[in-house]
Amino acid sequence: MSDYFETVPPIRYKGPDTDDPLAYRWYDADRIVRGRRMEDHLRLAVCYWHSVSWDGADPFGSGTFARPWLGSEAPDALDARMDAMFGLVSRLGVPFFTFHDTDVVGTHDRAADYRSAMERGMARLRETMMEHGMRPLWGTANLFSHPRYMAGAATNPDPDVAAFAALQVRTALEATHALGGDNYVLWGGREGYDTLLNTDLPREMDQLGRFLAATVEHKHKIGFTGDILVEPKPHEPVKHQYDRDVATVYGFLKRYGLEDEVRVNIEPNHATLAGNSFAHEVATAQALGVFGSIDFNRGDPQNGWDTDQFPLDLRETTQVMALILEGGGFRRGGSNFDAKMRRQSVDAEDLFHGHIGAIDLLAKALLLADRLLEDGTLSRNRTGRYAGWSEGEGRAFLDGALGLAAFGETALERDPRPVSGRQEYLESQLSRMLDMDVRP
Ligand code: XUL
Ligand code: CO
Repeated sequence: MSDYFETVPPIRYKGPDTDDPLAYRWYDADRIVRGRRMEDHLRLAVCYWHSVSWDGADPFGSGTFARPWLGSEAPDALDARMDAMFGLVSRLGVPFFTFHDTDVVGTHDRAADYRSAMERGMARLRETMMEHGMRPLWGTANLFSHPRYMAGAATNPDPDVAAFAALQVRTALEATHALGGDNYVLWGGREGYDTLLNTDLPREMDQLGRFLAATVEHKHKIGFTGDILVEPKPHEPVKHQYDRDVATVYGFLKRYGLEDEVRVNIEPNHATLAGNSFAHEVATAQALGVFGSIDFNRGDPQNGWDTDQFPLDLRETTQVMALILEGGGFRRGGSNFDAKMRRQSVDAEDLFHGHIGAIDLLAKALLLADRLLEDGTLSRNRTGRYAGWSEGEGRAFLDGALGLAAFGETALERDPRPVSGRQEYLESQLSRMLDMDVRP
């Protein structure tokens, strides 16, 4: 097949002053930030599903993208889809991609067909990705599109459906391992309920806990040293999903003894659907020791669904980058774009504009986050705010040397004085830092 993206040149770094829309202004893979190449900090990944598997259909209308490889799941069409995927990723010059099993092999009604399609598809994926010098940031199994999963995968009332899911997860996990992937993701889009009237909630939680534990056991059995990541989302497609947000997932992991085995893949649009900010989800995951990876995107402030748009917000992204840098950076995780074009963005080049804008946003946010940490205003303020707890009775209480009664007695010795939280001052300090010159 001819090269779908032949009109698009490889995207290169041309610096902040370029007006070339098909060039990076901030993403310079080799630029050193805090002793590490930008490429190694950001660990950028392009996703298969929104980029080349999706045809632009929405609940009110059919696909708008006339991609020549779509409309069929015959082996030739899937091969052409794969070639288009790597035509895109290699031109963007990022080191990673992410995929569902079904992106590569399509959906199958019969388990035996699925298994043989995976053998063929994963062998071709391996060849193609190596040709382009790429590997997966993560792989996953699609346990939500096929009608068999309408009542859940692991949480399905029918164990035969859960067994099909087990076959998919086992196969996709082994494939991710064989392809040199760094993580394996579980997103439970149908693990939840539409009505409690037909749902045995404790039973479903136990099924999900066992399924996750079995996935972790299998990871160790095959010697996969990457991370297993759960991706929180509160709802959509089902009314209530068990992996609601980071804190809920952590409670679930604790209950099933998996908190040292599983981390989270955080997606901003999922965070906002749950009524949390993106930064809240990242900070919470870090505080609980389960931060793994990010599916970068954004929602729309006016509507309540998962619009999966490319990220835009420099302020929010810089704040999150600062959290990531403070936490020591990505370990095995990275920055995957779980983002898609608007339905009217039908040109091949639109896929590039979306990704280039987002990659430059992350690059600039990284540079600014580095300055923010170097400046130190915010961290000094934070440390100073809690200084009282490092000494005296505060310390003794934290250490357990003082109990509730003895600690409470100290209140009789001095009355607390109100101290400003200085929010507006700190917000304007952040604005000042966003104005800093981070040109090379
Ligand atoms: C759905 C979502 C998925 C997962 C992978 O909202 O984010 O694309 O990232 O299944
Ligand atoms: Co996602």
